[in-house]
Amino acid sequence: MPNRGDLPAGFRWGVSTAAYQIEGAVAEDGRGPSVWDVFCERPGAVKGGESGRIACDHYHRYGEDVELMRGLGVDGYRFSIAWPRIQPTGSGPANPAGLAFYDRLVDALLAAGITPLPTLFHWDLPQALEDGGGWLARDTAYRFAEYAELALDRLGDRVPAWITLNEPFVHMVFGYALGIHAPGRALMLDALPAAHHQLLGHGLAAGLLRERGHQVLIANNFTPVRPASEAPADVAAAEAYDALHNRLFTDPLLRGRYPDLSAYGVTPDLGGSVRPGDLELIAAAGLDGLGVNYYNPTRIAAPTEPGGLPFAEAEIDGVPRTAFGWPVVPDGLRELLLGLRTRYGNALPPITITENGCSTDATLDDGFRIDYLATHLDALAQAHAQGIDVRGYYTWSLIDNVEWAEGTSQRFGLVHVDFDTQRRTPKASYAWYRDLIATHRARQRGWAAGPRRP
Ligand code: IFM
Repeated sequence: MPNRGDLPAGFRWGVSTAAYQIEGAVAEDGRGPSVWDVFCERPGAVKGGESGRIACDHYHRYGEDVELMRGLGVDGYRFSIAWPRIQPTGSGPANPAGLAFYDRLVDALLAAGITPLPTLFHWDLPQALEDGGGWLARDTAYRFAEYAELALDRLGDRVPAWITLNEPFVHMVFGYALGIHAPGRALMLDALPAAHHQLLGHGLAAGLLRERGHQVLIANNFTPVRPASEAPADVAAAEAYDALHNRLFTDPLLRGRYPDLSAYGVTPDLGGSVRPGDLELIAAAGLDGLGVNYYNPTRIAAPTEPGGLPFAEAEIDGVPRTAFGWPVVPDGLRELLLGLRTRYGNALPPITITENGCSTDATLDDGFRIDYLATHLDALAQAHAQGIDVRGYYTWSLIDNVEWAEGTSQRFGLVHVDFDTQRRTPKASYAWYRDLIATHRARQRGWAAGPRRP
């Protein structure tokens, strides 16, 4: 059975983070407020009343964090650019001090031999744009493309590849449908225009980035969906949920159309937001790679209560759980990648795992995380052996950080952060990941030298 030692030569190892979760310095150097700054002030919105105001203070300590990455030996670092640092009100000229921060970060990464992989939008929309409707407003898509161009103009000489959006599904559902993330709108299915406008923004930005010779990915959250039983109502609910979670943001990119969401009463124009030419633009922009964020599968049953959500989530029993309570099912990653290939065939671009990891309560001795990572990487190697073109793996996350509405209570880092002192301490998983990368590289050198003589 193939295992992580069999991942291909040239495979890229990395770590992931996001601006609001680590940077802090929310009012420094002209950064404008984001939807998350405002949302965190709502009583009860975030556990313990926490926020990203200081977070990991990465804005000031990025040098130390780059050194941690150098120590790991990663090839790449996936971080996100805070839109409100570049355009404090979401439009107009760039804020030079905001761009300068990412300039310094990119230079420090390159000096450490690490390729920067920025995500342009990881949920921290400038509040001024939210005041105008946020992603429910078509205009936000055009503003996003303008912002992307400002980032490209400044960093494009050193950044080869970009991720446009992070998990637009999660952002739409948690932020606009359920209101448990910023901007805290609870519109249920009326949130769907926020899906289309994010994709339109992706298409506009991807078009210009690729025109200028850059590579473009999008990072979607995927989950293999299993029906809770063979009962036709559960099977139908699972199929509908699969279309919503896994296909809403991938079908338009790879097939040029939205999936059928009529089971939810959704019209093909997503609540009137799709205009003629939009789907063509989104598909024509093209993708150089698909970013896959994988954490766990989902078990879906038919809804039990009339008038509530159009599906019910069922427990997955008999497997370990992370501190978050998420079921640990490594083979779900292989299943999901093979499923994507079956669904999209030759239209499926090369895959990069842009997030995978777990929260644990262990402070430094995080054997649970090592098992999680090892077994998921084995599943990835098995998917590769079954023909999936997988190019890299960026674990979530480099350091413990602000886990959105959970505050700092869920720790995903290879490096422990003491949020009182900002002291960083590598966990056991840090050493494990470092050794894995070094071993893989050593094997590659062996491969390059040709087969070993007996
Ligand atoms: O922390 C998040 C990240 O911002 C997006 N993907 C899932 C991670 C863990 O919940």
